[in-house]
Amino acid sequence: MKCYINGIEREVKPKTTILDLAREIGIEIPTLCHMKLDNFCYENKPSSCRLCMVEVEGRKTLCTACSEEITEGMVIKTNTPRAVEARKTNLELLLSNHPKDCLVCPKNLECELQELANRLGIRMVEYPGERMTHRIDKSSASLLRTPEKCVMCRRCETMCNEVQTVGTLSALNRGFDAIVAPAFQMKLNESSCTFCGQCAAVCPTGAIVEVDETHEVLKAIRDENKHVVVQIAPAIRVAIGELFNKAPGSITTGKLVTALRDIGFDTVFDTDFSADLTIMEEASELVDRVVNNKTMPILTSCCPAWVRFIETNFPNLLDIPSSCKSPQIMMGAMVKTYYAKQTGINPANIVTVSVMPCTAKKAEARRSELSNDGFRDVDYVISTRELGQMIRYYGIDFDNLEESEFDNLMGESTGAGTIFGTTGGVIEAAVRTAYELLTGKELENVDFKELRGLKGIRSATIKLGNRDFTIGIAHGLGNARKLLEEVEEDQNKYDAIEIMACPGGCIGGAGQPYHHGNSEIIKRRQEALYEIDKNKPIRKSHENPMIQKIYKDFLGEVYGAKAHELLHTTYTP
Ligand code: HC1
Ligand code: SF4
Repeated sequence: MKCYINGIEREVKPKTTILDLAREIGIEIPTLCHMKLDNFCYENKPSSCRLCMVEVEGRKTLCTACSEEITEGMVIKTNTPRAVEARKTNLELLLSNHPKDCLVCPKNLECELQELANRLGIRMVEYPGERMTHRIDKSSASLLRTPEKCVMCRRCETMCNEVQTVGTLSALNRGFDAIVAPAFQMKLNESSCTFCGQCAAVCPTGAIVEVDETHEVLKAIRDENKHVVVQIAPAIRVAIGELFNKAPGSITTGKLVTALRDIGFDTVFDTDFSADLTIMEEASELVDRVVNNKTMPILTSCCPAWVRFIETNFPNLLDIPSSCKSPQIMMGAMVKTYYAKQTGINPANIVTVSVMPCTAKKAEARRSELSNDGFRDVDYVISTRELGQMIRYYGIDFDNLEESEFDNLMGESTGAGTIFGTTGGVIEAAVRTAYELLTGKELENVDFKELRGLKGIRSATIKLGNRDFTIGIAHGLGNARKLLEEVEEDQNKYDAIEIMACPGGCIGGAGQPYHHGNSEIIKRRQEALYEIDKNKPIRKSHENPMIQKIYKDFLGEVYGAKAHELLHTTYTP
């Protein structure tokens, strides 16, 4: 159908909104509540912020561009004085009910409200008077909720309910009492929240952010009696560059290691190594279940938000996840036992820090069962963004850093460990090892391309020797729910399932640089992980010489008693 926007004639398809058309042809209309998640094919447009007001000829009132669908012959004007002034007034009203602590807000310089205030030239906040007051929720180890910073855009609610299907957050009350919160305003750690952090990833302001642990980490580094060991997750190396003006998917592993040493960490290990260790145990568990006709399917268990999701939503299925601890926790356990023994350092003086793309990893580290001899496997978890902040705090010129290698004992990894960071990667890594364990033959082509991609739910049947093996993969908890409902209906449908709570897997984790639902960014990060894998000299976890050494020198038999004691866990409904 034909329409006119700012005097330009355009043809549009039915259901096109004014905002869709404006963005397509490069006309800028400010938005705040609107959110388009191409990776989940989801759009949030409650029209609550009223910042996208435009004028349509023949109408007395202004309309919201995000929700108004174009009709035949419509004449739209996006920049009339009336529309522009209405946007500014609406923004001033929002700001009048917002704390003005931008300088110390965790979202400072990344806040969409702040950016809009600047863009619309607001230099003074009008409308003094009453403001909403709500208590801060500090109950969670992962996420900090400051409801006074909420602009009621409902993005978090859409993410939690429609995309993740967890249903923790909803809008309550009216007027100044209006709040988006768990039911009955219960605290986050008492609710069904999985701590996936995807609400924080889409929050335009500082109303939900990750809990900052950088101060504790810096304190440990400054303490001369502490030996601080850091590990970095697979997904960090392909995303942190974005914080330093590099293109998404830039691979910065060597610079990262140097930056961590410059900050003062005593030892820098690679979570990719412990991902290889996870595969040793998980692939052996898979083979044990197949050979001994035990419970199938097996579910990967390294994503902590996913673990919490199955614990609260599908307690009847808790016998199917693998009992393996996640790679971050396995690394922590190995540092406080194996590394402590090899170096002669008292584990009481070792502080283990993880750099993770994920907010749920912070809560995972505090799970009481993830400790040995009274020592927590992992002491502190910082996000990719928090590490970026630390790098800036130390004035490190990231772009010009020399590259360096991980420390020896647990720094070498295979391509299999690297691809853990993307959806489909954990199960592909497991299959590379399980194939050889089950068939006793060498796997020549390690690229299982049928397991790759960014489709929300995927399945593929692959041959493991003479056995057909059906694999299900889901990323995003809404997709995980669908897959688990299939399992509830027919437990024989799949042999193995990989689930990651975040879009694209850990590369889209809530601790990563904000990607604003842009699937292109997720795609670039994913491609970079496969690129690292392709270029690794060793691409199967069981061929990692440091992994072989750890079993020989310390753990003994793969999937044996000591491995069970240190590397396996239990789940709680
Ligand atoms: Fe992940 Fe994992 S891949 S969970 O996505 O199994 O966070 O990157 O570190 O533990 O290895 C996250 C990433 C990460 C673990 C590994
Ligand atoms: Fe919902 Fe995840 Fe946010 Fe918890 S962390 S409220 S589960 S979106």
